[in-house]
Amino acid sequence: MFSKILIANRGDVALRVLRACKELNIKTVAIHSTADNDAMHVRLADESVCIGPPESSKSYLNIHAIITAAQLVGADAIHPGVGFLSENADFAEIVEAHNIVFIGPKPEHIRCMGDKIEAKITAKKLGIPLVPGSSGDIKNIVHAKAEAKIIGYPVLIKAASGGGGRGMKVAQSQDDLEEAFFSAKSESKAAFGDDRVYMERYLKNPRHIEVQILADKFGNTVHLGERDCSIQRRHQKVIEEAPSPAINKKTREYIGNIATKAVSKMGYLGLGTIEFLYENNEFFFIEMNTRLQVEHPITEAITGIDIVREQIMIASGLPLSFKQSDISINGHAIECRINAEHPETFIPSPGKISQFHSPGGMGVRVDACIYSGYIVPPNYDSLIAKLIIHGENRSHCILRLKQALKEIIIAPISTTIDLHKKILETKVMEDGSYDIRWLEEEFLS
Ligand code: MV4
Repeated sequence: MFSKILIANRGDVALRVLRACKELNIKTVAIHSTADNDAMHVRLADESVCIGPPESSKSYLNIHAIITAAQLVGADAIHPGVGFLSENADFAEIVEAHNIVFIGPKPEHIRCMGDKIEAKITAKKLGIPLVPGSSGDIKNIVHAKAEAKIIGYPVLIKAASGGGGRGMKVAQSQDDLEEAFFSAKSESKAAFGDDRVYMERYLKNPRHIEVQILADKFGNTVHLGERDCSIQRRHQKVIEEAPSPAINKKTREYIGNIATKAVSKMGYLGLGTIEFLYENNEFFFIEMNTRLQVEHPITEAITGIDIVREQIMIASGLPLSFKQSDISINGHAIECRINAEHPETFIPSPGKISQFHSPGGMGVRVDACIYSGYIVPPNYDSLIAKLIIHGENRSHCILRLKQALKEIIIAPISTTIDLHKKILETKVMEDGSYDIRWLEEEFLS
């Protein structure tokens, strides 16, 4: 097992990793920018290194500074957390080249899944169902028209280097195709420096369902069921729940087995998430995330498994501490992401938190990075707390969640707490009948 891990991240996830390290008796090193001198992850770590100015590119994304810090403190592994460098294959390679363990999958798998065209080709070979679409990139407008005829309108043009919705354009008919094709290409070029695009049939009202997997180096691969992340705004998840209200045990086993078999065939190592769109009882692969995810705690709640601990153990060469038959789904969990944003305009609301009161009681978990007196810096993602509620079943979970939302106080900055309260009052949330369009196209408009 490692003796010292450098946590290359900030915010609630840095604390999440730190806590897992403590339970494994591993020393922790925080890195931080000058904007985070007073951050909780810096206060709680055994050691900390200031690695640069507030701009992410000069601190949390500064590979050279992070490696130097790791060498300085003698860390034997780096945990990248979520976002920042967590899906950067070059970073994973550089870390390993310095004889430091990267806590994540092999660089080749990160790279493969980062290219959405290669990811789809790989998924197809592994027997994962795909959204019908082009088999590679779309070379030109003549090619685009031919592919769209085969796929059938409406079609969606997506960026090969995309994810998160950037460089994505719908064409309802051939009249829109030229415009969609060229604007997707130029947006992709500007955002990713890569103008390759591919095409898919456009699904109108799917849900976003993702399967959590874990694989150790001894060939034990398991899935921990699914999460439903359909409640999103501008490709940012707002509420996630597990299990999905849309699927039953049989369907869970069906898609879980597909995910597990695929990952095992790939020789994948560590933690990963396979993302699907789900429409009319059919799953369609869209992407695979090769890192820990923000919403992992809802899976921890219903399985009782510490996902970060398992991730660290796998990276250190140890076996998973359980097998598929040991896993069962217990009750229901919902996560509300609390952002320092205005609940109606979504304008960021950084600044001093003078009052923080945490909710409590059975099944209530708060993963946050805030405290009374903390100043939320304006430089980073606005996620400041995650409320993770576990109940015996979905309706019990919702009752507990409503109470927790009543109890929590974060003031005077604006937060999305009131948004969550309003979402929880809707019939659609009560019956779980939402899809990926509901929040933006019905609730918010
Ligand atoms: C789609 C789709 C409809 N049809 N693909 C958005 C970001 C990227 N991860 C995939 N996305 C979508 N891909 C096809 N063929 C609709 C979306 C999409 C979406 C997906 C999941 C959650 C929220 C979403 C919001 C808008 C669009």
